[in-house]
Amino acid sequence: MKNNQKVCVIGLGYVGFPLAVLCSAKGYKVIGFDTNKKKIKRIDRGENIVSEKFLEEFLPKAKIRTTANPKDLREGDIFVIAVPTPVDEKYYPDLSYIISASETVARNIKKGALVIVESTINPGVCDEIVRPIFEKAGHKIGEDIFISHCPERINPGDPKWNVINIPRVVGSFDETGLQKTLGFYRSVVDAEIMPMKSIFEAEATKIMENSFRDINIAFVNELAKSFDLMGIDVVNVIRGAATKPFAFMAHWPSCGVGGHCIPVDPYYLIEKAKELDFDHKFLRVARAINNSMPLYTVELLQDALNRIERAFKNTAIGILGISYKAGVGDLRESPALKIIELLKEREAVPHIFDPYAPEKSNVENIEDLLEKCEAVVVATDHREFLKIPPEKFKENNIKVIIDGKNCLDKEKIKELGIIYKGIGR
Ligand code: SAJ
Repeated sequence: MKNNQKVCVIGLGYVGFPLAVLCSAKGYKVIGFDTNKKKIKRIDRGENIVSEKFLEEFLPKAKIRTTANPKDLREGDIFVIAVPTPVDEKYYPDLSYIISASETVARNIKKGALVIVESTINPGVCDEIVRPIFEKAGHKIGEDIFISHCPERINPGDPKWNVINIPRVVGSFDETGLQKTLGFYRSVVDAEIMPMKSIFEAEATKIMENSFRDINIAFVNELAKSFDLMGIDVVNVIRGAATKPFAFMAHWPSCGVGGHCIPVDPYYLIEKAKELDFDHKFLRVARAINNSMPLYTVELLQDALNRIERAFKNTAIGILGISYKAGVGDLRESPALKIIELLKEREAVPHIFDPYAPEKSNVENIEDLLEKCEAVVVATDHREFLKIPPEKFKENNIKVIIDGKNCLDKEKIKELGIIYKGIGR
């Protein structure tokens, strides 16, 4: 498969960049295409633009010919489309990146080449959106060129699982396309590559994986709300349930579900099913529960401020963390952004610190934040926050802590006379 095969990766983000580096390390000639010229410059400087540790060993040897010029794609034998598939403010799927990437490739692809979509899409996107673009450009699918789907499974910041060792599923419109795609991934990935019976099944697999996660998080978030009323610590209950060695999978309540995958992917399935007059009630309810958690967090803060007779207005509220999950600086769909918006609506004064998103912080550091605030909301469980000794909150006269990620030592903080409220604990 490798010899002089050229792999063109369209989209050099948290999915495309690691794959491009890996393909180069495995002996492919790699062309990295991205419309962001700043990103291209950083890659040409040899930067690890996605800060994934496992790439460090491959980067020095990686040879990626970066370009923003579609004409450079003409030599490509294998095209991997790894562009964003977000939702708009009304939670409608936004396929504009997929469409533009497909059009770019369709205009510059040679006979016999293989196109693989890695972006997360709902069943039907390859057939109804991608395929017609190539056919309109005069390509016969299954003869001139081949189209497959291999959904990405990258977990940003994961120290163990990465593009090298995560199993994959592959679907295609035809057997030749399937075999070519299996051959490609089996030449770069050291894990199972499972052929699906159709491209639709491959599209459905990823959407199901992430919808599964979203509904399970919604389940524990709803439990958190009811257990709060019952005075039961839901985190301890989940820990208890997790002692069952089978048929239980722990998920954890929090101030909300962020990122570019979990809170987004279910909408792709919801909207697709709607076209077929099917209403994914369960997925919609789960999305609504998870979307309600930032407000729930602010309401917990309101109750706590009432107990110390403080109003929101002009009260300095510390926000520890603004990114969507620990150890990353990615703000996409981050619940912290919603919490900050809600606090501003209530005329509170948010003091924000996130070591992974300094550009979004408006205070210098944790000490600065604690000095200026009376109440604190933990919105991201960065390890730097877990290390704050409870006494430090006391020394800085912090009266209220809302632990949006249930990551602090509840008992210790309460012993110090600070009002502590977690999500469900
Ligand atoms: N979250 C909870 N409770 C949980 C787990 C997560 O509230 O029990 C929140 C997180 O704080 C975050 C959001 O949900 O705001 C998403 O968390 P995530 O751990 O799912 O992180 P992502 O968005 O990076 O998800 C990726 C996904 N990978 C792909 O889509 C290929 C997802 O499929 C993985 O399951 C997930 O990583 C993972 O397992 O870490």
